[in-house]
Amino acid sequence: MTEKEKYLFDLRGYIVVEDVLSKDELEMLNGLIDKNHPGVKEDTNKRHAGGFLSWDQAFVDLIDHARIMPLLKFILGDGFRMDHYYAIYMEKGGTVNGLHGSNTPYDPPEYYHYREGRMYNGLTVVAWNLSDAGPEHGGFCCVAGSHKANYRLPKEFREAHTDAECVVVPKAKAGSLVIFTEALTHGTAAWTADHERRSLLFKYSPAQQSWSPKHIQPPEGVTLTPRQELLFEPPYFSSRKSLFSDEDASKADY
Ligand SMILES: O=C(O)CCC(=O)C(=O)O
Repeated sequence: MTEKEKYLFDLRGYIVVEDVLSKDELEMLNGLIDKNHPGVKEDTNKRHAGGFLSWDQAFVDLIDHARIMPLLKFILGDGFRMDHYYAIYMEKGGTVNGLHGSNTPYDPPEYYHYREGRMYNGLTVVAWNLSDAGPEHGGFCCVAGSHKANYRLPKEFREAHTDAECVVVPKAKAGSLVIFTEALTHGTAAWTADHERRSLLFKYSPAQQSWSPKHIQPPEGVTLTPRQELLFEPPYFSSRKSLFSDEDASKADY
């Protein structure tokens, strides 16, 4: 994780990582969605749709993509696990999702702490943007820095949503990632673009915790690498295997 990424993640509770997917990779992933999920266009409202890991190996390979692993190691510590995942598809007119998540009131699985020279995060999201999102289109929105807020979000701001002075809709071009801690107050801005919103959200937890009573199962019909298998381990802390080879570990921050 670069100095700039560390600074911005600590400061704002999210970072945008540009140009992770090439044009060809975007075309391939979007083509697979067109083929496997043709019903999207019939409903303008956002959809939380799971199951896509079984569609193709290309989706599975996103879960431990080389660009995200050092970032997640810094944010969550080694041994983090895949907690759950879903896609959000939105057509023009797709409605908002209210602001949720915060440092105050405190929510035990969704936290941001800093102790003894490093950050500790609860549930953390890597959102892959397969189409352009941002202030002129809609999509992810948040109150930057609210993962450290000591006061509750005022009702007026919750109600004003993206009209509130503290809410931002970060620019996130197709091929970019938005990585955020769920301790950040965040939600969904109305989708106003002519093109469809396509975001794949992968949610990771630290080794010892699970957001849901149901632990995610490995997808069927695709092959997992040993490291991907480790990501589907249930929550526990003691004796957890490293997700990083010795070579990776020497390059990483922790
Ligand atoms: O990307 C979005 O639209 C918001 C996602 C969200 O609300 C969440 O991950 O809890």
